[in-house]
Amino acid sequence: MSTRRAVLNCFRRHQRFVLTTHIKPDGDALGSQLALRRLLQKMGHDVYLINSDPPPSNLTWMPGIEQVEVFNGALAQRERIDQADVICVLDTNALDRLGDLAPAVEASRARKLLIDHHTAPEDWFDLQYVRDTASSTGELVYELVCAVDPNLIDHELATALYVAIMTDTGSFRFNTVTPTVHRIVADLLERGGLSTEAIHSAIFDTRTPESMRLLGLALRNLQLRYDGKVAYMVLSRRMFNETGASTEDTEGFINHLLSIRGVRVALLFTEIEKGVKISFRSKGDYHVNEWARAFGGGGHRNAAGAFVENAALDALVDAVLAAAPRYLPQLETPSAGNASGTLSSEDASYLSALLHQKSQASSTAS
Ligand SMILES: [Mn+2]
Repeated sequence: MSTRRAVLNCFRRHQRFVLTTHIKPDGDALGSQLALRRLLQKMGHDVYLINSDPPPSNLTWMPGIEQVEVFNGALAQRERIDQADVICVLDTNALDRLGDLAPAVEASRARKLLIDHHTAPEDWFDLQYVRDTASSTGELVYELVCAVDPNLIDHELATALYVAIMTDTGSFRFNTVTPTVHRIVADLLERGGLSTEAIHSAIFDTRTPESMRLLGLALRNLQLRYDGKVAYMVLSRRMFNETGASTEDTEGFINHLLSIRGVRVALLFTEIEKGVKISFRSKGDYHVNEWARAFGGGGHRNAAGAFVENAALDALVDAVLAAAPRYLPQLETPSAGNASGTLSSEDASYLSALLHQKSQASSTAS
């Protein structure tokens, strides 16, 4: 039995569904969740949406989003999770990405279904519908919707899937965008009667003046390394204080680096209260997921992230940049001089101290 068939059987056989997604849900997370809800409701099921975090402000207009509850630990919420027949996890394959919901999901006797496009799924799912080459989780949900009945795609479902696919492909520019992705989108536009300009504007034309001022500061101090192939920016606490910007205001900053001529890899270091967030983006065969993994994170080949607790900003920036050629041998050029693949002993001991700390923290957390 194919996996798609198994998932369809699961949809048909069960009644009570809980749909959830990752912390800080993005367009693909919420779009997939809302689209799958629409499908399951049209199949006559009881569907409950719950996440650990609220939607970002630029997605609160999405049809049906008011149905998504934010987990607050209430008994009623726990009961619905516990009494579900199926818990479907969308757009993440790791328990710790479910945030505060993780213990309730783990404890529930419900069947656990994974629909996702990230690499290396964890092994606690009963059923998986995954493909790490898919552009988005939305693309996978579209396949499932069509396998049930493409005529179920209405305006609300089409909007949700369009948002999912459009946001996760950088508005159809990443190399995950195949002819099939465009055919899917064409089908969504047709069946849903969508107005693409209004959707783009609602999602992207939402910058605050504080965000633009922070971007200005960051761009003034952008740095290039490895023959101009790697660009990075640092957002320190001081810069946030100076501009009054918040971390939500940094959305999309990293793309400015990738728009510089010759840049193949972009890094954004964001200093937050408990540590430093590192975002990795790249083009083509410059794969950054293993590099991010070395710092306790992970993700896709061209888009990954890591979070390093209690890190000193400058030292971490140096350690991450020094580690680059280990994961990207293409960066090594004959003229690279001291940009060798080995870390300096100072950076290496800093890195190993951080990662040791990290693994201790995660082993005591479980
Ligand atoms: Mn996604």
